Amino acid sequence: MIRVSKYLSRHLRHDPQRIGLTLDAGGWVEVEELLRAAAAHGFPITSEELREVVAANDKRRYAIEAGRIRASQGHSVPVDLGLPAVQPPEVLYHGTVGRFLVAIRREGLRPMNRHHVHLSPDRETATRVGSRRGVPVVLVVAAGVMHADGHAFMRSENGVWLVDSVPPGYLRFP
Ligand code: HQG
Repeated sequence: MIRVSKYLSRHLRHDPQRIGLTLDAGGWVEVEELLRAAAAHGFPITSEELREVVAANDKRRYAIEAGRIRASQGHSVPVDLGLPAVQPPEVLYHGTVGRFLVAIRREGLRPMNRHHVHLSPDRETATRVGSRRGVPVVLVVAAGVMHADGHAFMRSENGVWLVDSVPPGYLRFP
């Protein structure tokens, strides 16, 4: 399941051309086309396996709709997820690691290789995100104030908060 999920992430977020896929403007591709491309490139997945991975995924990373599939967030290829801007909660969290803090204090949070800065709705989730890279450090983001100042926030289908950037003045460091 994890292997299949990582395969989907690679080809639905970052490198569809690798298996000859083209995502539409919203990041969608026909399920049939994905399965054909995966099989043709030595990674056969049955449609049952695909549906199971999509349904059981811990973060609900993928969405299937009307015979098409896409990643709900996390892309590095250009896609427009078509998410509406919504009012965020007063605070959101960002999980990172100590070695990035000097740069983050100076320039705030930047999207790096993705389209948006990813923020978590709670400290536990942010801690998990930070742990992917080492000892986690959780920053508190004054999302309510940012929003009032005109920054647009979006929430992906799986509950990740997305914003273009977070200037340092809105961050609280531990
Ligand atoms: C850091 C996973 C230096 C930032 C997770 C992070 C998340 C800076 C790294 C999702 C910086 C980027 C995204 C600056 C930010 N200077 N470093 N100015 N601004 N950074 O992976 O938030 O499993 O692109 O702190 O659960 O770690 O893929 O972002 O450490 O939801 O579904 O640069 O990926 O979801 O790393 O993770 P990433 P992220 P999935």
